[in-house]
Amino acid sequence: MADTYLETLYPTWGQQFVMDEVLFEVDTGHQHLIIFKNGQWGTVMALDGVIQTTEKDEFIYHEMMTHVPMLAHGNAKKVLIIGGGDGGILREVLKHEGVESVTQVEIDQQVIDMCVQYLPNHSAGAYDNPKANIVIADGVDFVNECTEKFDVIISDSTDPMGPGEVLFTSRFYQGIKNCLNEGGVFVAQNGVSFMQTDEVTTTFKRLSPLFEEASFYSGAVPTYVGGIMTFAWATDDLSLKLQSVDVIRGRFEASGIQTRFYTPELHVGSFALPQYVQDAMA
Ligand code: AG3
Repeated sequence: MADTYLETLYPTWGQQFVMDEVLFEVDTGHQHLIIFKNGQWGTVMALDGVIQTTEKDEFIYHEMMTHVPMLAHGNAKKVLIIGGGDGGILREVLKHEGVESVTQVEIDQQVIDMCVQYLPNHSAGAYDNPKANIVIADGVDFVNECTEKFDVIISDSTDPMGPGEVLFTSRFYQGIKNCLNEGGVFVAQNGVSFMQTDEVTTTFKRLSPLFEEASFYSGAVPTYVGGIMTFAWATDDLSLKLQSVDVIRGRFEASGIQTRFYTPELHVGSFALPQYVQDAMA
């Protein structure tokens, strides 16, 4: 029988993949990294027992994490990405022509290197773009020490355990506040809300004292199993998430960006949250 990969994110339930071929496996010093081939999902990358990205469904996550804040802002010139070693967010951010520079702070060089090699369509050359500035560092230290300011900040982290844990702390969010421009917006992957409801509660509690608005929007990513993923949303500009479909559509069409999941209607609708998520934002 072929080897299988069992996701160990949850103690009593998890998805399983047939591994047609293991392309790479290593303990990077930060985390356990494995990249394998699967018949349904193409090339799959996992860290510390948790599926991070697959060739087949990565576009859903990367488009929603990028185009929702970028088009809600409408004029982002400087963008900061925390994590995102596979390069998918960087690829999508660079599709916005008004962007002058993108700084990406990733703790693990090996994730970048191995994804460039085995998942080349994720970064699609983005790491060679002269607008991209890649920093190998701890994201929490970076945001607390940096003197630059950014219009959009995207935290594409792992779950809050291992190297990703610090990216869900008040100290991190304080640093985000410190380097977010006026009128800027911060978004972050915040787990699958049915399975990780506590993350909604703690993130909301930690962001609320720092920003005029702390909220969430959602997207369903097939290989982040268990229902919708909620993305954290924090800004001092209350108008950003209230814009009409027409305004968002105007910006989207003007950008000339082609998407496979994102639409202006989904953008606006993604801020409508199920009652159980609203209840968790207590
Ligand atoms: N980072 C988010 C993975 C979250 C998976 N967690 C989960 N299923 N609860 C993915 C990196 C993609 N660039």
